[in-house]
Amino acid sequence: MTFQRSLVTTALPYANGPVHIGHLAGVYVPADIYVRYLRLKGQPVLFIGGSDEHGVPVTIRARKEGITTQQVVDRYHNLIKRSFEEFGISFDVYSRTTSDIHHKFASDYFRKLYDNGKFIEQVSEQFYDPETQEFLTDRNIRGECPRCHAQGAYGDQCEKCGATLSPDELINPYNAVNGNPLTKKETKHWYLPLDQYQQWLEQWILEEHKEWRPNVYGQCKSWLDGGLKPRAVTRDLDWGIPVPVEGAEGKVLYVWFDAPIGYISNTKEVCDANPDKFGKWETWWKDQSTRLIHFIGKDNIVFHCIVFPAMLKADGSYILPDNVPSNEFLNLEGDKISTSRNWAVWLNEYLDDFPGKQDVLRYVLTANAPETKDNDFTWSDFQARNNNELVAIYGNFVNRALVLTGKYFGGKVPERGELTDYDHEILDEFGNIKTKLEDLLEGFHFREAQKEAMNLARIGNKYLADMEPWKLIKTDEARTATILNLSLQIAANLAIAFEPFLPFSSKKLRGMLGMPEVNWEHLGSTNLLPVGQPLGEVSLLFEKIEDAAIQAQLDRLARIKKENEEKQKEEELRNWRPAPVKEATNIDEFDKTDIRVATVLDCQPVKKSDRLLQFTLDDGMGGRTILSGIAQSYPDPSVLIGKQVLFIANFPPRKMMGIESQGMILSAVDADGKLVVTTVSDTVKNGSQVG
Ligand code: B3M
Ligand code: ZN
Repeated sequence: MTFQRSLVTTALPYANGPVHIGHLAGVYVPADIYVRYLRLKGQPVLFIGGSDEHGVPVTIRARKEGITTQQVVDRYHNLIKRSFEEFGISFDVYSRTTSDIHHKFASDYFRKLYDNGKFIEQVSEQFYDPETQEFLTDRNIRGECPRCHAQGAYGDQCEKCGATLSPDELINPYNAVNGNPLTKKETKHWYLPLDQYQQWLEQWILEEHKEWRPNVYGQCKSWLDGGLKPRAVTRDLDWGIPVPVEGAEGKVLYVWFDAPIGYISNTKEVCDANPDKFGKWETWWKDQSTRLIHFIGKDNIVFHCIVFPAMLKADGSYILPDNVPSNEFLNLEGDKISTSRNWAVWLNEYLDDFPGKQDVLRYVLTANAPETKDNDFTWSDFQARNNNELVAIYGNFVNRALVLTGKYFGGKVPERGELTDYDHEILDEFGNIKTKLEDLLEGFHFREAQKEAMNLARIGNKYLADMEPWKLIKTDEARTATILNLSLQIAANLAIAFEPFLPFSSKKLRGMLGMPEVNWEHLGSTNLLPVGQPLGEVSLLFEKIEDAAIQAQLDRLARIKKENEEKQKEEELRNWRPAPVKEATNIDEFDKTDIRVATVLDCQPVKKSDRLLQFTLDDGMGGRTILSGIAQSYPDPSVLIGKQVLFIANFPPRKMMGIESQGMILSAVDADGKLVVTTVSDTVKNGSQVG
């Protein structure tokens, strides 16, 4: 099949916060590179983006900020849209899933599948808050983690140990919003029977799309190998698109059902508004000669490769994705990027701190793109790539070529004389740049592609360093002219090669070279700039980033880390619940343990142990020594001297750090893990029994 046009979509970010470098690196920069490349080649392409404004994340944010959900999505949709514009993400449309067009489109989509019997109805028991009379989604249920026993784990995940959970596994589940204990209640939902698409998906992905990236193919295979099950496409929630079926009041479409339909409704929106430019939306979605590409992050693979294709297939009139180039994750300074923990470089803040340096971030994120594995963004790498690559190689080369031409040849492209063998060698080195870049870009290898473009700058830089025109001008003006002519031709090639990656810098460079048009087909040519063409005003393409600017970023992150640790402690305290009561026992069992009262005569830290305290006790029976692992909770153990404490008198003696411990002091464990020694409310005789 030869494709005639490309429809490129990017995951719709949740409008519950600004976008950060992880979004840019994982999805939007690679997609933008690809689209800009196709446009440069003159191929028809439509580039679709938009905000995902439904789902629980936006409602949680609204509650946190004390504003309405509509206010949240308005605020962040606008912020996100502006960030993308500022970074040159060249969408043909950036719309939102709360638009009327989308609501109607998604609702009709559901209704058509419903009418054609594509769903199954199922009643199931879901967690319910009897007081607020609402069903709870996984994210709004919290409780104790069944794995690590941390308090406050979410119904879908424990943030402490990272376990993936289902709400049913939580111990003592409660409503995350008000702390209410939960019951279960029956509710009806509509399911897409993915099991019925299993065979078809196996054939389509595992047999017919072996060329997909290994991370994408591998995830699909493991889902398919695990066996697909019906998936609910509706939810009990008051924010979203109402389920268009009688008797479904209070239910909305599941956000993952409506969001991918957003790709289609946004296409319709832009086509309806610009029919002359883009034609009919159906051409982009229903014509087999359209190539559909989804750019997404790895947590969205199953939805784009399995669920959405099944939805498209269920309808029957749509094309399917040809490729789903998904990236892995970008971490920040060794830690997972997190919106809720503010562990991110936010695009709006980046531009406040580094105005005009969009391309620097684009460059670094592509150079370090998590194409095959998770990668780390560090500020020192950011600085090094800017200073050692953009400034020292690309910028330096271009600047020298332009400045020397200005100085020696009045700022006009000089004559080219006969070429030497060395000149030919240099030209040969970049002669195949076009094919190389095309192969890499068409295979979605953006990191390698950008490296090739930078290599071209390296070749130019080396050429100037080897030829030393600033010396040669004294003896051989004609040869100097040739060298600078060739250098300027290389610079013009750089403006084309970098256009998809660094659009702002390419534009600036074209201005300096007097090159209003770019044409991808000219890449590799040495006759891009005619002799005598006047150059524009010369300025630096990139600027050095100083240590102080980097340190400021590192200081900010250190501050956030500290705040997060404090917040986490507070949250653990707030979410603390007593441990469940142990299995039933009886008085006979209890009586076997001999608990007594004693006065602390002395209490000292045990040498070489940061855990143990040594108690010297008057137990009314001649005295005893007990070691207790509570040193961390009593930095000054002398406060315990003179207190009466409870201890177990009939544990067998045990040696620790060379000292024999004759029993166990009883302590309570507080929510923060602090141990507090138990005592009696009135003085009693030492040796008295407790029971
Ligand atoms: N909003 C999840 C995310 O931002 C979701 C993507 C929707 S794509 C149709 O990761
Ligand atoms: Zn856990």
